[in-house]
Amino acid sequence: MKRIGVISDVHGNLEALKAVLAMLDEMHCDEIIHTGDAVSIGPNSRECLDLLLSRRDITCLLGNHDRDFVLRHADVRMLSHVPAEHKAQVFATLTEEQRKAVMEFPLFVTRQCAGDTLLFCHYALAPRPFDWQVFPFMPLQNEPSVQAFDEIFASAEADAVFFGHKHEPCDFDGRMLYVDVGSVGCHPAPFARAVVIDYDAEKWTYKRVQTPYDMDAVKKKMYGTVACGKQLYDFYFLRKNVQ
Ligand SMILES: [Mn+2]
Repeated sequence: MKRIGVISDVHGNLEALKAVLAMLDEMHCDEIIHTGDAVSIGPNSRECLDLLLSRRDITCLLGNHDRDFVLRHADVRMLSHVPAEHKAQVFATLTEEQRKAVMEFPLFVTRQCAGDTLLFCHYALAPRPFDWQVFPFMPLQNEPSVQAFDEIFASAEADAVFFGHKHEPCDFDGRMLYVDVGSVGCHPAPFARAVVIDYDAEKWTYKRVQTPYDMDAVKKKMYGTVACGKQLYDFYFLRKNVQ
């Protein structure tokens, strides 16, 4: 039996990332896939990237915030509640070496499990060749449904797709199986979340797992030192509309 750990949208939350990796390590994953958005929102983008990049068993995919970092798009607010002031602060803490590493993050990877193709990506990809200057993801579906996912994933060839971006887990079985992994630690519950896929030659299954982490420590840092940190914490962790 082989095991894949899937995490998404770490968003600079080091406490949640450490907690989720400790849990997945205890579960003896053969590999871990992060489906994008390592940076911005949380207080520790630099440390999170360092930790993700230090592990040979982790594959990092490109998210929209990672793309913004590569392009130094602090001023672009496309599909995001993150102010330019915050992005500028985060990008200033990240190194050129990290930027070069993020530039190499693929948009998607696939794995063959028990004869099925499992696709991993940050979100549904627009059906056109990748160009750094063009936003590569389909519009975010605020009300996920089988119909919505069948539409935005229409050009994907897979039996199941694991993705993030919205930060809220959901599962739908349509033209393929759609599994929104949910964010590791950019949501209102004090739990770091992951999905674990088990497979052998005959079958594969997946389950959701979570572990507690110190969300209060993150709040203190965000209120204290992060540009627009209170606004971001209240929006993403308390679900307050503060725009
Ligand atoms: Mn995203």
